[in-house]
Amino acid sequence: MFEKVLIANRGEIALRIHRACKEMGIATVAVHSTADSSAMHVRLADESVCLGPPAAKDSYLNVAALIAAAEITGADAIHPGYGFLSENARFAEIVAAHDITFIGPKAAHIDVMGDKITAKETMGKAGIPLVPGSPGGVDTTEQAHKVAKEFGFPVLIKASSGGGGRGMKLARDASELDNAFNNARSESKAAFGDDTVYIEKYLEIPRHIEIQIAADSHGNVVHFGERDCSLQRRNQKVLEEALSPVLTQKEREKIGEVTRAAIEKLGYLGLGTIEYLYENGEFYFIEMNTRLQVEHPITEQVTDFDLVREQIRIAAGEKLSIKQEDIAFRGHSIECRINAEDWQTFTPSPGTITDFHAPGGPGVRFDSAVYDGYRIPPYYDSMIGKLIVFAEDRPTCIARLRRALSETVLTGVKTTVPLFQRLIEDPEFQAGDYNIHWLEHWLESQSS
Ligand code: MV4
Repeated sequence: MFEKVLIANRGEIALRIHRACKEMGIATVAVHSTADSSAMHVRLADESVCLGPPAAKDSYLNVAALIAAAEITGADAIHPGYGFLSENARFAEIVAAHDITFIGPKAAHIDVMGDKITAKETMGKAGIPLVPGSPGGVDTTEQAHKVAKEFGFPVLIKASSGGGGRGMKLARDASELDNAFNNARSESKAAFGDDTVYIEKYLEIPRHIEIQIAADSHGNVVHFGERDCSLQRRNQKVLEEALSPVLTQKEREKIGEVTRAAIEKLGYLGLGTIEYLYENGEFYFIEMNTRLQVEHPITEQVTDFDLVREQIRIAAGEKLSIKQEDIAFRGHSIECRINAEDWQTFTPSPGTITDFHAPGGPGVRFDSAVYDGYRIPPYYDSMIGKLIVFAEDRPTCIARLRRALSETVLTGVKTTVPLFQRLIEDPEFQAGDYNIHWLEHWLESQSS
């Protein structure tokens, strides 16, 4: 096992990784920008290294400074967290070239999944169900029309270098296709320096359901069921639940096993999430995330299993500590992303937290790095905490969430707490009756 892990991240996820390390007897090194000198992740770590000025490119994305920090402190592994360098294959390679373990997948798999066309092709060959569409890139409008005719309108044009919805264009009929195609290409070129696009049949009102997997270096793979992440706004998840309110145990086991078997075939290593759109009882692969995800705690709650500890064990070459037949699901868990922003306009609201009290009590987990008097810097994303609630069933979980939100004190900045207080009273939310477009409509209905 590692003796010392450098945590190449900040905020709540740096704390989450630190906590797993300490429970495993591993020393931690925090890294930080000059804006984060008094941040909680720096205070709790055994050692800390300042990387540079506030801008992420000069600090948390500064590869040379990170490698130097690991070498100076004698860290034998680097955990990238999520965001920043977590899905940067070149970073994973550079870390390995310095005889430091990258706590994450092989660089080759990060590359394959980073390119959405090769991801789809690879997953299809491994037995994962795909969204119908072009088998590879589409280069001309003539080709685009041919593909659209084959699969039927509406179609979605997607950037191969994209992901997370960037560079996506919808064509409802043939008259919209040329424009959508050309716009997708030029936006993709501008955003990613690559104008490769592909085409899919547009699924009108799906849910976003993702499967958590873990794979060790001995060929063992398990799945931990699904998370329903349909409640999003502008490609940002807002609230996630495990398990999905709409899947039967039979469907869960089926898609879980199909996913698990495919990941085994790929020879993947580490934690991963396979994202699907789910419509009319069918699953359609869209993307794979090759990192620990923000919403991992709801899976931890319903499986009673520490995913971060497992991720570190796997990176150290150990075998999975659990077999598929020992992974059982209990109760229900919901995560609310608490952001420092206006909940109606989603305008960031950096500033000083003047009064803070975290919710607690039975079934309540608050993953956050904020404290009384903490100044939220304007340089990074606005998520300042995750409220994770667990209970024996979904109605009890919602009641507990209502109680936890009511005891949360977070003043001095605007937060998304009022959004969740209203959202959980909505009858359709309470019925679990929503899809990927539902939240945007609901938000519009709130402003009038
Ligand atoms: C789609 C889709 C409908 N049909 N693909 C958006 C983000 C990116 N990860 C994939 N996305 C979508 N791909 C087909 N063929 C609808 C979306 C989509 C979406 C997906 C998940 C969660 C929220 C979403 C909001 C708008 C569109």
